[in-house]
Amino acid sequence: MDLKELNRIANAMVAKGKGILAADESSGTIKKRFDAIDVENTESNRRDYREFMFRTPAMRDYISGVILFDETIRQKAADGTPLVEIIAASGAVPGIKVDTGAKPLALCDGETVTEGLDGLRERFQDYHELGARFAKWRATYDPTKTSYNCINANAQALARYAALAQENGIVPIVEPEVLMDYDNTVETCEAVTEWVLKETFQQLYYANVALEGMILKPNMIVSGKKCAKQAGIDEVAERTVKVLKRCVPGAVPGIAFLSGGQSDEEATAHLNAMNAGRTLPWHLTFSYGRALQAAPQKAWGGKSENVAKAQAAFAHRARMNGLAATGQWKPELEKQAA
Ligand code: 5MM
Repeated sequence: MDLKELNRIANAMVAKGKGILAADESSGTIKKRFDAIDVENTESNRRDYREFMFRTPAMRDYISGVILFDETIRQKAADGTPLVEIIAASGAVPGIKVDTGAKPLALCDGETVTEGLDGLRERFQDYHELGARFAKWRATYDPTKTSYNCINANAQALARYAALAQENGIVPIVEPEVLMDYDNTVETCEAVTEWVLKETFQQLYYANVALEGMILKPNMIVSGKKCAKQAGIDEVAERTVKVLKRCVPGAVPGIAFLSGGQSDEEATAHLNAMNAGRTLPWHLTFSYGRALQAAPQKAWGGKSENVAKAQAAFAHRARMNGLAATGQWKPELEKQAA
């Protein structure tokens, strides 16, 4: 393992004012996104959609890395250029999602464990040849029922994945996501997130994972979407930073949040509130899927004549989040663009 190189890549992924585009929707998830804008889920539509994002000039200024799905890392643009080359030419690091999804955890009603470890060493070797320099594995937790068995099984899987990634010259993004889809309070989200992060770092230690060569991708501490009482922006920022300080060693180069179903502007405002006026041991940035892509998807609607408009929508969200990653975003900037 070349720790210096892993650390160099990890630092590039959390470079100041930049963040990660999570474009790793599996075929089923992208179908849901396309259904919402009435676009047929074909390979060429998926290619055209991702190609216009990767060719957006703002990639160069605000996007440090792109997480891809297996199909996309092998795909070529309409002119025959591999999509990975377009990403690398923008200065962003190409990455790959390697988990095969959350599956029911036996005898644990409704809880899941993320799978994908079988053959992973060989898959990493293949992905490295295809140009991937980082990877992602996501575990999900329902905060209304999380058991130690679920937290421990997922932490062990995350740690085994991260060790295999580093062995093969790939920076692991470790993504434990406490879901925000339920009716739990912000206090419950905080308690479960702290438990999950502590167990995850414990297992990373046992697995010999070098913290300097990884990125953490956590949820923010928010109220469940169906909870009557919603925490405000400052409360979310305070609670999230407090838990991260308790759980994440300073050796980790950066933390890149998922958006988890927050609105575009909420995800930006929360990130900004965490960065504004604080000196922290790690870079705090974004690794958003929905909060970067909802606006361009809507503007595109599957029509080539809308590509320029959709690229502008993507560039705007990338810029807003780039500013939030340095605590310089202001709500007025959203209005100016509208
Ligand atoms: C882009 O969406 C990824 C999920 O894809 P699958 O469900 O098809 O596997 C997801 O892992 C994503 O990378 C993270 O959850 C962050 O995305 P959000 O939308 O939460 O910011």
